[in-house]
Amino acid sequence: MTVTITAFDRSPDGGRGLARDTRIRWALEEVGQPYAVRLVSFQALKEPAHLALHPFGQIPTYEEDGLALFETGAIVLHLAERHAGLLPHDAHARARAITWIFAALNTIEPPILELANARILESDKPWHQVRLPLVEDRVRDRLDQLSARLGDADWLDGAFSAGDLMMVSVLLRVKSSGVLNDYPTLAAYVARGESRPAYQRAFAAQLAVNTGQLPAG
Ligand code: GTB
Repeated sequence: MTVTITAFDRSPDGGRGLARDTRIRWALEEVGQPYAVRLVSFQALKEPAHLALHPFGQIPTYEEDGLALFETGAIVLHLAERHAGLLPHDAHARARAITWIFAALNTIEPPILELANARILESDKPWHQVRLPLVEDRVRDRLDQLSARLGDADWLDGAFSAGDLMMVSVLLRVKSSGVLNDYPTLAAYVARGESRPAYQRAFAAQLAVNTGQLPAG
């Protein structure tokens, strides 16, 4: 099977794992599926060839023989369902792991994105200093709940799963804000994810593209 994903030719973070192709690379590395990367510019994202793959003109996309997908949740789930290693065999445990994928994307990621946008896009607004703590509180509410559920466990529900891959990927976005420092068990959870060899390979591959050290994939 030939797999091709798309990624930024020049990621705004310099390839330090924050763009969403990282989670797809990570999933592909976890399941041992080789892949190629087609690099796209911001301009090319909005051109017809890319829009045919991704209606919203974004990365990442995923192509394998005869199938094209977009949305990282759909792509990770597709990979997890077709390869061993990212979902448990037990039907209930599998359903719970999939639930954590959705929880990461639908419950945890939105306030984290809102915080990132508030910091990056709204810092010059007169109401920025008033709004920021409100947005940060919404992130903290979710992190309080998530850390209560994780407790002292290594992963959210038994063995590492696609649910953890997605949750760690989402939490990485808030790491640089310092908010995670108040949640030692979540910080350790993220560090456990980052220390997985598959994540390390994914991170290195994305960084290499952006530092010009290696071909795309
Ligand atoms: N819901 C979609 C998914 O999960 O696949 C969201 C995809 C998405 O937001 N893609 C972004 C994109 O293509 C890149 S990841 N944006 C271009 C556009 O919309 O025109 C978001 C991102 C980009 C860069 C950083 N960074 O450098 O820190 C962080 C996150």
